[in-house]
Amino acid sequence: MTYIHGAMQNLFDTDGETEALAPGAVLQRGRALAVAAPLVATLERIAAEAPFRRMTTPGGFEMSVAMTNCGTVGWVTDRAGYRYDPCDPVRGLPWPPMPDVFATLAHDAAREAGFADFEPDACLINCYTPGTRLSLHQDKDERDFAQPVVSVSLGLPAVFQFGGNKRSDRPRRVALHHGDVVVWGGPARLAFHGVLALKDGEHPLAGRRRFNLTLRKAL
Ligand code: MD6
Ligand code: FE
Repeated sequence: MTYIHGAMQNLFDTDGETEALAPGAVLQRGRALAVAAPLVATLERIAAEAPFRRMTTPGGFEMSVAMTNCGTVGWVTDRAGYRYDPCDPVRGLPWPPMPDVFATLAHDAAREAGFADFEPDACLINCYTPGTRLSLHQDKDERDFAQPVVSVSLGLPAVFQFGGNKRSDRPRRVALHHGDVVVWGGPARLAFHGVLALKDGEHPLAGRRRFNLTLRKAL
């Protein structure tokens, strides 16, 4: 996996539809809008099979965000730690398969951001209701940090915190709206990030919820 610096990045910087959040992190405004309705319908179908649940951190706290997964493996946390697991611990069954509409969007968005051949094997699906937040963290349970993460926002808007590679780096705040995609990798791959408490609202496709898909190559 190569991260294309220079001309490619500059091309997208000046595109108008995209914004460089940091070297290696690109916000593609509205990139998922054309497939937003099938994305929401598909994630609702996945959640009907593998329900959203609030997992427990290794420190014993219940997470504010409700999560489920699809793909070969899913991200889970419990008292034993954070990990990718081929089995949904709630059902004792494999996660639902990765739908083509997820994998194709992630692949194409990653390519446009300079990451060729991105083939996600895991999609974490986050569900926020008013007041739900996600504290600053790094995504570092994957095997290959040369692979990017593709993040898709659906439903109610949220304020995303995007920091540096140290927890103490002051994060900048970025509003993420329905249909926005963020691709990050390269020098931004291990940046700290989080989501502020969701404001109440009503969205035509998602009701009083925000969904976020994060597609990764975990294995
Ligand atoms: C969210 N996103 O937007 C949470 N992680 O609800 C993440 O934690 C995240 O957006 C890694 C890469 C992109 C992300
Ligand atoms: Fe994350």
